[in-house]
Amino acid sequence: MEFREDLIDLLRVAGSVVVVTGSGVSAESGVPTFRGGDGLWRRYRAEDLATPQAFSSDPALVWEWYDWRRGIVAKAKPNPAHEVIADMERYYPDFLLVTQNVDGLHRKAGNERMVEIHGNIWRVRCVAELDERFLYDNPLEVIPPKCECGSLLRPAVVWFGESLPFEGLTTASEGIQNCEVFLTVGTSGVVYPVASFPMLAKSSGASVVDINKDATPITSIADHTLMGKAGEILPELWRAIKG
Ligand code: BJW
Repeated sequence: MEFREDLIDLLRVAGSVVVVTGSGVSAESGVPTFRGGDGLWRRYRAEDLATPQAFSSDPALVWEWYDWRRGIVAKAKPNPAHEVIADMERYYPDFLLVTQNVDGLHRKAGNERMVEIHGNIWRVRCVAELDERFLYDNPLEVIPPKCECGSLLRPAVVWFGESLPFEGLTTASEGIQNCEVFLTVGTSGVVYPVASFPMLAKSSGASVVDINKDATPITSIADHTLMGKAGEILPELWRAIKG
């Protein structure tokens, strides 16, 4: 792929970069996306599985679904797109990754300056005591899993209708309002509040770069759109920048 010279210059000299990722960045690792042809929401209803109401009415059903997804994630490895994003953290003096993904693959690839804004599939929260911990059993021994206090444990992820973690949201908003380059990778850009981040970046003066295999609402506001697979485009782009 040919890259515009102004894009290469922009990314080569930038001091502060925020990267926002969605499930498309993990697609080439074998983790399903939510929307689109093979997306989870084609086969499952979000209302039945990814809302607090769904968990209250059938915690076992919700946990069966998360247990299945944890099995997929357990086998997944970071792909070249994750690896480039980890290298970006080492390259840019001021870097922040905001991921909507719960699969933990960015951390596996080496990112540390990051916010998992929709939680992490390996973490659980006691519905009574509200404390969180990692629970790596896969498959789970008992569904639904319970806390020592006897109450239900729930996945520590953000479902529809729930607030995003305040601290993560603040870190993300501050980073976005102060960055020179805002790069989105593999997100449909339809789930709020993350869907408002590209416009926040743009109105704060950042250049917006979007990498996605299809057009999204972000395409129309992006300064640079690179259309294709993240696992192919990002390594090529990174070679052009560092080379
Ligand atoms: C590739 C590729 C490759 C594929 N290379 N690209 C304002 C207006 C309207 C509605 C709302 C609003 N504010 C809040 C809402 C309600 C709601 C919302 O946004 N609804 C919209 C869908 C209409 N938001 C919320 O409820 C949020 N809470 C909130 O705002 O609280 C306050 C509030 C509540 C209620 C009312 C008002 C205020 C919470 C959202 C939580 C989202 N949770 C999920 C599940 C997480 C846990 C889990 O994983 O199980 O998060 S849903 C799902 O969507 C998941 C994702 O993180 C999120 C985003 O999806 P993502 O990552 O973008 O994936 P896809 O599949 O959509 O897209 C993949 C993209 O990759 C595609 O574009 C492909 O083309 C591309 N791709 N392969 C490059 N190889």
